[in-house]
Amino acid sequence: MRGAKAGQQSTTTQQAKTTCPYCGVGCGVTATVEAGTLSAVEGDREHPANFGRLCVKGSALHETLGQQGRLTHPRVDGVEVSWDTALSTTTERLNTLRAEYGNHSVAAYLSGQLLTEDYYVANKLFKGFLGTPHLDTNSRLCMASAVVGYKRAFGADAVPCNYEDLEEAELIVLVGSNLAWNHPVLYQRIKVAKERNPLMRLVVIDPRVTDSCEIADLYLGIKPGSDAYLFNGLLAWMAQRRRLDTLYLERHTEGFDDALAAAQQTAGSVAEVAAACDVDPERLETFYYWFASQLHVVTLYSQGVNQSASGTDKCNAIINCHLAGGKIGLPGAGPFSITGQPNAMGGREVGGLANQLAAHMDYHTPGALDLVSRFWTTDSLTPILPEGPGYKAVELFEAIERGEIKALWVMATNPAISLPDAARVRAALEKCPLVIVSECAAHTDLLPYADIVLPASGWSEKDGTVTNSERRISRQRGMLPPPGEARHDWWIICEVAKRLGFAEAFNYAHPWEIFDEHARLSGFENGVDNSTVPGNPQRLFDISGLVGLGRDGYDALAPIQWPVTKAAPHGTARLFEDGEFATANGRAKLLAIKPQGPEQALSAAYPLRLNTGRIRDQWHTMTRTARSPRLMNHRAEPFMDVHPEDAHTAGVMDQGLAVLTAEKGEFRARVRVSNAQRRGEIFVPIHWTDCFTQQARSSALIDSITDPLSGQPESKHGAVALAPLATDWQATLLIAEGATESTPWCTSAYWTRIPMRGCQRWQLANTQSVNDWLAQLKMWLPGDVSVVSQDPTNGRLRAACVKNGQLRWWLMVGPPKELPGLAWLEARFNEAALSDTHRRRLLAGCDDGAADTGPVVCSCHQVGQTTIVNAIREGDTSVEALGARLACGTQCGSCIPELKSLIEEERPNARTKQPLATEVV
Ligand SMILES: Nc1nc2c(c(=O)[nH]1)N[C@H]1C(S)=C(S)[C@@H](COP(=O)(O)OP(=O)(O)OC[C@H]3O[C@@H](n4cnc5c(=O)[nH]c(N)nc54)[C@H](O)[C@@H]3O)O[C@H]1N2
Ligand SMILES: Nc1nc2c(c(=O)[nH]1)N[C@H]1C(S)=C(S)[C@@H](COP(=O)(O)OP(=O)(O)OC[C@H]3O[C@@H](n4cnc5c(=O)[nH]c(N)nc54)[C@H](O)[C@@H]3O)O[C@H]1N2
Ligand code: SF4
Ligand SMILES: [Mo]
Repeated sequence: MRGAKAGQQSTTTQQAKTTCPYCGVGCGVTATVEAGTLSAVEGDREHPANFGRLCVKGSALHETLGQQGRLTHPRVDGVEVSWDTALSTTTERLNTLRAEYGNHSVAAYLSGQLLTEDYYVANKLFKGFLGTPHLDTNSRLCMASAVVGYKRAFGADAVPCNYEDLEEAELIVLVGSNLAWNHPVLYQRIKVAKERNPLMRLVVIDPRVTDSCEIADLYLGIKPGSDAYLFNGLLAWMAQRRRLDTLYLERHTEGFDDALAAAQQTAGSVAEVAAACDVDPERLETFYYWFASQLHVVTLYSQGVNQSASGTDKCNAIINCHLAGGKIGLPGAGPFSITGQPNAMGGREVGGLANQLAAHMDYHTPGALDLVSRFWTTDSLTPILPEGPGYKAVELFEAIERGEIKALWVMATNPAISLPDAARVRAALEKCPLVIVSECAAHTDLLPYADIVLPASGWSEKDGTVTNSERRISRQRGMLPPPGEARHDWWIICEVAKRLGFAEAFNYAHPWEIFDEHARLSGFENGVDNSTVPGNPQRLFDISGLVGLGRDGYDALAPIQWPVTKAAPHGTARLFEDGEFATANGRAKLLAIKPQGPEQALSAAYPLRLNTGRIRDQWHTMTRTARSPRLMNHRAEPFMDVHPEDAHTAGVMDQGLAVLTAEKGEFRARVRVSNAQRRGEIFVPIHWTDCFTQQARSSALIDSITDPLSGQPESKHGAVALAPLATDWQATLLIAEGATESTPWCTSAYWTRIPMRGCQRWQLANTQSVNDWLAQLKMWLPGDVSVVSQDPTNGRLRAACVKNGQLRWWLMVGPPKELPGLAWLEARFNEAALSDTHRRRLLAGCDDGAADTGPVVCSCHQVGQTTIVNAIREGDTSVEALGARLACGTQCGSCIPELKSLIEEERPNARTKQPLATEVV
């Protein structure tokens, strides 16, 4: 089905198929557009990634759109300007810096959230025409180790598996992946497959007990950073037990002897490995036995493996075991790096990493420079292509710090948040003479550093392609016009390129033309017969079968897995089925791995291991997901998960506030005391920025230590100290949208802003006591207090302001656990005129006699914890029974683990038929 053309305003209802812009699962979405707004989304039943499913983030996509909070005008030095001025200023400043400091003084930092077409033209402009190798991407923080792991083993950055393999496997091993939260639709697919095939097993290897353990048959709670010991141990065990596929090793691989010798050296016995990994030896051996005795094994790995100073080695330790057992190139088998961003794969394909050139060719690929230069017709240009790789992300910012890089163009990523040692990154940005930022959101932590701000179109507006984790290229389709002056990223890049004097090479009228060129480059002098690359007969990344689609063919393009060639016109589901790899001699390579622990060292001052990662309902820096209030419900505040004994030692309480300190930064958040943590280890989310909270950026706690091969930062293994955040009071303030511009309470020791529908919630706490809250309120907020109740004996207060019949703000002083469920109050903020009855109930925050529903557990159906607990107590002691009664857990299924733990907790109280008391003042 074709998407409506951008700019088209219609009163009719239209449906268009597009792709979800969040995770690398790449789900197909059917969007409904009514009267110029995208009113609903549902899973595309025909899309092979999801067959109609969507997770909670995907199904809230339509709630994240709209002009509010969007960047709508270009700005130069803080002043709104026309596009013409913005583009010519960009061009002039780039030219001036290049003339003075050389081509290599100019750099770009891109993102796996750009579309392939955006990525392609940016790569072509910077490397091909500006002659600088310094173009890297946030995929460096994400997939770089997996890329190098694949290249070392297979000779190409090629994911061998596909999603069906997850359903066909007999054993699935999740290593450093919280799939249930971060790739929820795949987790749901595994869940269904497991129900169908009771012999299928799932093993989870993660220092934390995550929601992905819900259907696990075995959990190995390993010591952070010890994965390479575990997989070296597996290789040695397979050899010892004669569980190798010797025929496969002989015919299709090399390097086995060295790999085994290295494994045996570091992993003598199961007991030794178990000690190195701090797991139970029997459980470990059970895993070894399961892995070795099944052919159809998929090992699915992600950031717990990649984000390490030896992440590449960990990837190869995993791949070694698959090669040694011949568990690859078969249905239901293979080492599967699950990718994070929607188009991290597309970025890898166009050459968006600083060590790549283009179309899966590296600088050192024989003949590649000449080939690309001829294809881009840069061979006649001075400068020609750079001859060697550029700076990888962390190095790039170090070069900015040194003053070597003078101009940086950032697109669709936020290095002020996501790079390690964020304070240093910010200082470097401050120093950089020219920072250009292409962005959709009006407020981010990066924008204050930008000299030139370019408003970009976003999902539902943009047109192009993305590639998901299983090499499947899908269309994102533009259905709505961009707000204000926002423009497509590819257009912005090409307009700058034209002004720089490269009009001919960037003269595209539509993204299909860019895609066509990208497809042609992938097949240019590629293939066994016409290769110009000696010793490397074929580049695996080849989508020449998609050349010549034209606009209509491109618009109609159905999801397809690369390679797409004359020989494989319908795409390729699985790679290496014939045991032929993309190396010079066709053999896969096993590597000798020497396991290494984390480089960030624990010390007496920083004795706790810091783990950082994601939560179910937020996407990265929350510029999009925080626009949907229901996605804020799952975890409303920045938090830290702490083992009960560590909490005890540090003197911090569950739901209290605490501070983490590392050598270079600090993190303030609410404590969740949790048995899911190992002792001595803390988990914090990566999502909160200065736009949402006082001080809770995880990257501020992480050192900029990287894997020497991949350049990927060690984001999973920080070192921190934990202490309580002493506060005199805590408060919750709800304010109607637009009621006040100023936020004087942001001087508090702790504040967090939580967007809600029609209002904002602020959680506050401070060290300085407030003697007279009514006087304080006068200083903070416009409008007089309309209703108030105060208990001086315990410092509690509730107050609200109603103006012209509308609720303007509401305040409770006291710990947040005393809050009523906030849905009732949220509804009041959205009423044009409060009824007298509601006005009387304002301080209670609920209807007279009504039960409080509690914090939301099921985001899809907005079912609160108290409601669920009541139902369990009344005898609904299974997920199915709760679903039948309350609908919770019946849509995306991500809250099922939480439902299960509530059932476990409440089972002893079941059938007492005693409803929970509602806490009201
Ligand atoms: N909801 C949501 N989903 C997302 C994203 C999001 O922001 N929100 N982001 C997307 C992106 S870009 C990415 S890259 C993916 C990431 O997806 P994941 O890799 O699943 O995400 P993380 O939560 O970063 O880390 C995964 C797990 O690694 C574990 N871990 C930490 N250290 C170790 C270790 O030493 N060994 C092992 N075995 N495990 C360890 C952590 O405890 C954590 O549970 O998610 C994608 N999906
Ligand atoms: N400590 C720690 N740090 C980490 C990680 C971790 O696990 N721990 N994970 C790392 C990983 S895997 C990743 S992927 C990164 C993610 O980190 P980032 O990439 O920095 O985070 P995002 O919020 O996704 O940034 C994307 C920005 O682009 C904007 N945007 C969205 N769409 C478009 C578009 O089409 N065009 C333009 N021009 N802009 C757009 C968004 O509003 C947003 O501001 O974080 C990394 N950092
Ligand atoms: S699983 Fe990933 S791609 Fe699918 S709907 Fe959820 S966020 Fe989007
Ligand atoms: Mo990522």
